[in-house]
Amino acid sequence: MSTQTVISDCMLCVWDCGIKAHLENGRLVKVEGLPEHPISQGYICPRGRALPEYVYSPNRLTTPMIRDKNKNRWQKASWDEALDYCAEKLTRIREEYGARALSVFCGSVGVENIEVATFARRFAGAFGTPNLLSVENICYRTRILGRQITFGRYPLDDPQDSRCIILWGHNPDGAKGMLGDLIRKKLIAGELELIVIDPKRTPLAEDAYHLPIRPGTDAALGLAMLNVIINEDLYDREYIEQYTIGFDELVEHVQKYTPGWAENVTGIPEADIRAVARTFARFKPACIIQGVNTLDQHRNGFQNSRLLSILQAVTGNVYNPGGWVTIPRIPLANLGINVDEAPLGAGDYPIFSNLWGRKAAFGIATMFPKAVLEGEPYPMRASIVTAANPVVSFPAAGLFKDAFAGLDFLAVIDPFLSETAELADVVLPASTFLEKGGLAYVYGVVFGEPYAMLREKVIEPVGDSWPDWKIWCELAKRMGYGEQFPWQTDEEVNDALVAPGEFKDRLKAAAPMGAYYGEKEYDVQKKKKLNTPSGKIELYSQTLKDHGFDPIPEYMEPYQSPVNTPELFKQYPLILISGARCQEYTHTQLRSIPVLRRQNIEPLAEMHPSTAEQNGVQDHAMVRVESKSGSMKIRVKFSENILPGVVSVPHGWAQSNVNMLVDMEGLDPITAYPDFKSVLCRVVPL
Ligand SMILES: Nc1nc2c(c(=O)[nH]1)N[C@H]1C(S)=C(S)[C@@H](COP(=O)(O)OP(=O)(O)OC[C@H]3O[C@@H](n4cnc5c(=O)[nH]c(N)nc54)[C@H](O)[C@@H]3O)O[C@H]1N2
Ligand SMILES: Nc1nc2c(c(=O)[nH]1)N[C@H]1C(S)=C(S)[C@@H](COP(=O)(O)OP(=O)(O)OC[C@H]3O[C@@H](n4cnc5c(=O)[nH]c(N)nc54)[C@H](O)[C@@H]3O)O[C@H]1N2
Ligand code: SF4
Ligand SMILES: [Mo]
Repeated sequence: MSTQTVISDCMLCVWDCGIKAHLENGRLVKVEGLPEHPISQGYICPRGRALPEYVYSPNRLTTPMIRDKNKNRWQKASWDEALDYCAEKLTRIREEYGARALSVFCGSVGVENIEVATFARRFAGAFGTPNLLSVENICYRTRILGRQITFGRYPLDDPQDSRCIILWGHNPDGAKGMLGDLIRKKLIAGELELIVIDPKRTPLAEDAYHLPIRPGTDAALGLAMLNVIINEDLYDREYIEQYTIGFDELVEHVQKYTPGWAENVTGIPEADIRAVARTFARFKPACIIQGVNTLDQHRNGFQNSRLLSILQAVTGNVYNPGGWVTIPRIPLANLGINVDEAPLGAGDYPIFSNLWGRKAAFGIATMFPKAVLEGEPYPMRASIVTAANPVVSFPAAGLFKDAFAGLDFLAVIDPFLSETAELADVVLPASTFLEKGGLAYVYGVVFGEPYAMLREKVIEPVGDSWPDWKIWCELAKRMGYGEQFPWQTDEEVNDALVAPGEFKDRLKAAAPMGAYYGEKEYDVQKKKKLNTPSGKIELYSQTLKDHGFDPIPEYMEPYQSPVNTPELFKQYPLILISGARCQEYTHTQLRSIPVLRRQNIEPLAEMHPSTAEQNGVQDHAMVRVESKSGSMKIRVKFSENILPGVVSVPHGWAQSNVNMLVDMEGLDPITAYPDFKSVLCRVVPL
């Protein structure tokens, strides 16, 4: 028997942990963490350990398939047949409706895997459609924009040196295990003041100052904290005078947001708000780590993110070790092909789409159903979905399902037959990341570390699956733009992705380990004009004002809430938060992997026992959760750790899809993000 160990990394989620993959006779048998990896340092989660079961899952798509729509039956096809079929359909749609009638839809895996994202984007450009739609219209981009508009660039959390950390709507034990480990180390060493702002008592909240907040009211808390920091002179006067604009306006602005007022809005006692504001301002360096998306996925999401930027700025916690810092951009080659026309929704959401001339590479995905179902603002007739499962993961799931089902042509590129793939005309089996070499980099999302890796291929493609790049290249050939897609091997693709230069050489020399592509940037505000219109940190944003938005964040009630929609609240007296992460699954994926499923058998709706009793619900009973938009069945789990009146339902379960309850009526006016985190609901025992 031949054995072999390959050093590579895991791309089952965004953190890109280093792995040691053990093979026997070319077959992957075991995966361990990689202690030498400078960021993950040997960390690995249950999903990483389950990689052998994942890649060899009997549910893998092993050959292209074409669906006979009349009989609703899948037929196996050769790659030639499947790709010819796609090319013919796409050509016809372009002739009939124009190129923009095609959307290329890229999910979370796609955004995080640079190869998948780049090729999807390049194909859309070659085809001539501006409509690259992405999960970034519901995740992450809001916080990037909220920080960019304040600092000119996007600074990241730099928690290693922090004396105070606020986990604001973030549970690292579910979503970012490595960060949980770091925080525990710091707590044990007595080096850290930890504050957790979360309607749930998360595991780390046990060792923290915990503020159980009414969902969606984070801006009220943030504004009241500013009120305390300003009125008690706890701000960094010198930093503010030298590097920011708009402080006088801010002082006036926050006067109405007293801690007493915020107590009524958030449910957090005034004394706790004061205590936390003081701790945050006094223990420097301090760093707010916001949920990767918790605060974004609200009607007020953009302003929530901006408010956190202002809190960091007034306490002088930007560009210092332990605060927020920027890192240089990784020197990637630009393989995008520009399309002159703006994508869907660009005109309606100009800050999202074109902030200071920085054009977003993608359109407003939440406008997709309307374009398909109503032809507004123009007909959308075809889609290629890659590395996404929007039928389950997007809000208003029923609408998204109708939209995908209503297209003239849908192709899905995926290693598995996802719920979105089930609606397709053609499915194209993608190899997983272990079956191809590739470039892995995390734009500092873990600890602000500018690190990248040329990942080794671990095993040969399973069945007749192809790597994503090859699928796009072969389809492009058949569409007549093969010249723009000349690559033949993983190595050629990697070579094309990284711009030539010193870093590229270093990256190659460092393989199979990775290399740093730069250093964290400290004291930038002292050294140069920032990239904002004023050249300073903008506590007051004229850009926002010019677009008709609040130049300093105001508090806005959630779209559905006891205060904003009291009539609705009478019928739906509970607040639903959705999507809490767990270590066994990434979004809608991995439910069919037995070793993971055994650890997390079914979705559970968490409720406080007192709330459950008021609603006549027993522990472990099946219930129907209903909102004004839809309903779903799920089992209840009592938890003393969740705020009474709140129900927490995980996302990603196709049979109990919480996104049936989430609608798109109250989108964030700046970014078009939906509200996943405060929906009024009721629970009916079955
Ligand atoms: N294991 C695993 N890890 C993942 C993922 C995965 O699918 N699986 N997905 C990755 C991705 S793409 C993302 S975007 C991130 C998401 O990462 P996070 O945003 O950190 O994830 P969540 O678990 O949704 O939310 C964290 C906490 O926010 C709280 N919360 C909910 N609503 C509110 C609110 O209104 N205010 C406040 N203050 N708190 C609230 C919840 O109770 C929960 O404890 O996770 C990433 N990591
Ligand atoms: N209610 C609610 N809904 C949510 C959230 C929430 O908190 N609450 N969170 C939202 C967030 S933050 C996000 S990021 C989205 C995620 O939404 P999606 O990105 O749509 O979700 P995934 O389940 O990760 O879908 C990824 C698909 O890619 C496939 N795939 C895996 N590897 C590859 C590959 O190498 N190539 C290709 N072509 N395909 C591959 C997988 O099999 C899977 O079908 O969900 C969102 N939905
Ligand atoms: S956290 Fe888990 S799934 Fe994500 S990259 Fe690390 S090992 Fe893979
Ligand atoms: Mo996300």
